[in-house]
Amino acid sequence: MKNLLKSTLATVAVLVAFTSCNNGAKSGKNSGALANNVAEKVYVAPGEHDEFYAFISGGFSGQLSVYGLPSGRLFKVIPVFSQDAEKAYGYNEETKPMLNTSHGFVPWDDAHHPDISQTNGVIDGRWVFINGNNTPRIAKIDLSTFETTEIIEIPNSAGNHSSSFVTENTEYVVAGTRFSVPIPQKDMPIKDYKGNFKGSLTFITVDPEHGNMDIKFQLIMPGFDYDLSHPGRGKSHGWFFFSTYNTEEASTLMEVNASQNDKDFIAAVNWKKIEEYVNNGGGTMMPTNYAHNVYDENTHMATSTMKKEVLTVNPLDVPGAVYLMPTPKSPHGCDVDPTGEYIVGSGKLSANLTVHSFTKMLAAIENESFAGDAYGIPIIEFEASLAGVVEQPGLGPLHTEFDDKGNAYTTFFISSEVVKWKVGTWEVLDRQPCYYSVGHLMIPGGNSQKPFGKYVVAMNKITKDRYLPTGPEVTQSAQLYDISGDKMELLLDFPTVGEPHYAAGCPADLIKPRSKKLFDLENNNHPYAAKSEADTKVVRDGKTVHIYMTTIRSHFAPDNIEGIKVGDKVYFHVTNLEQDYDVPHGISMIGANTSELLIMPGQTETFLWEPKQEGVWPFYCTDFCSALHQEMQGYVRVSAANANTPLKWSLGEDIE
Ligand code: K7E
Ligand code: CUA
Repeated sequence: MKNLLKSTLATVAVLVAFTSCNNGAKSGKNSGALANNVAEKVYVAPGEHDEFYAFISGGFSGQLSVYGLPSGRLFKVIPVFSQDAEKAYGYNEETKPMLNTSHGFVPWDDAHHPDISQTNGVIDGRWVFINGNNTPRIAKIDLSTFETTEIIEIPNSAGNHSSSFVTENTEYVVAGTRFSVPIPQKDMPIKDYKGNFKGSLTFITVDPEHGNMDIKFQLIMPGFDYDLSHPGRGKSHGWFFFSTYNTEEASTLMEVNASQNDKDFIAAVNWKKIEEYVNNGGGTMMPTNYAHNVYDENTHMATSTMKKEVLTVNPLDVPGAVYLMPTPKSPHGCDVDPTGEYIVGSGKLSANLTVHSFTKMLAAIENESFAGDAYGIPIIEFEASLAGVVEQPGLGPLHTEFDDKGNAYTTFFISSEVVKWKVGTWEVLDRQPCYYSVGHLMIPGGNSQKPFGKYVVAMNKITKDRYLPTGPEVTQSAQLYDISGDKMELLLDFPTVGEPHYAAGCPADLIKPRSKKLFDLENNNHPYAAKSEADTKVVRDGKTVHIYMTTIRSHFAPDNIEGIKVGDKVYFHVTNLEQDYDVPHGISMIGANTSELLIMPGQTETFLWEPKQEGVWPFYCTDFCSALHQEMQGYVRVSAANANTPLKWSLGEDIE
């Protein structure tokens, strides 16, 4: 995003200078939050709960953070495409397979757009999906456990950015490529990009009961950059809209070469039509290679499967399925209003916001009001689908969200503000500055038929002087505005983790009652679980040793182990026997080349220890779990590789 915006900045450098000064002036004493009793509006008294959850992406942290609104309090950082030593995600043996890809173990990604599952066009609080841009992946986080439970890699994609948005019954989570590439990948000259590179738009089904993801088909499109997307809803349910830039199909010096065309496109995809085509045997199976990683809540373990083929669809084979709506000028955001009638294209380099009408688009298709085609895909005449323009609302528009009163809110990166405008009349109603240079914004339920238009969260790209300095890198930041009245009101600045791109918000009541309190020990099917202290043991298999260990306040069983040798591979399989809410235990072993474990009640987790030195080495509980937490410790005796020390383990007695 930052790079993308550099080109915008360069192009309108003069205006930047001008508006930056403006911001400086606006950030003075009258910046709203001091004006009246706004503190009350964000104050959540000790012990009280927030009204909304906010799931804010971490961008290059590869994580998703969970906040409360209106307080802005941080509750949890969920590792998705990253290793997290706090929770052992990506470090323990159970979750390592989650980060497997066709490129091997990839413990990082760039996570941008969370979106919550929907039923009948309304968010249902079951799952949140998020995209990994860099090594294209879509993840699913289960909102009963707040854990990443599935990751599917997207083949034939690169810079998976117009992702991961869901249709109104979560029929699909959709992932579009940002970069076009050779499909299938092959060794070829970069200068032959034009006409040869392609962009894939991937439709992933979501099992309505269990949420399991599966790639249904990939639409192989012309070699543009597919930047953002949103589903149709209500009357436009069955369609999906994608903004594009670089319709010039340039492959170098993009900041100039991809800004030549007066208009790029919003691609309108009738996925119901393609689904029908595919269900009737249409499409071409293409050999490929991608990972599908699934975490099983009962075995407490992830498995990674490599898939070998994907169904591709050539849009020309499904007449009437894909159209292009000209949209000025390198549009970024592609946002659909709650009624499904209006599609807003935010041309980064355009003076105006362009709004298309779904009804007019259908009429234009019916009347064949076309202005040529691109690689055989009909281009709808600009005026034919145009609903209206918001005239000169600000500089550098990026993203739009909607409230439940027919208003839209658009962010402007360059003029650093949120602008409220009326859907249908296109008049600007209000504007509020952001500190500074806002990217996305979020209204809870914003990508649905039913937004909860009480607050908007602006996620900013630049922080500068808003917080105490912390060296060259200042905290990332979001701002909360009250939008319940005619005028927006700035309520709160709060720091965020990583670089926040998009976010998804949800009334707390949708999630709270379903939140899991513990894992049932009886349903623990982990192959190395010890479900009672009587089941604990240590088993040697050549140079591999499996320790079946349990933990309960305030001891490990066993806590004395002898007969381990230098060069062994020792697996600690630790089951937390607790069946109480909020009583995890941790464990760590001196010299282990991995993180601690943090084991939830009823769960089993595993870490690997490879002792390199003889001696008697301690392990201990890492989570302060009881008054006798500090006594929660044990010893492993490590003998020379050729020693004859017998394998023994015990608790509460001396090893003979
Ligand atoms: Cu505008 Cu990646 Cu959605 Cu960032 S993107 S701001
Ligand atoms: Cu268990 Cu501390």
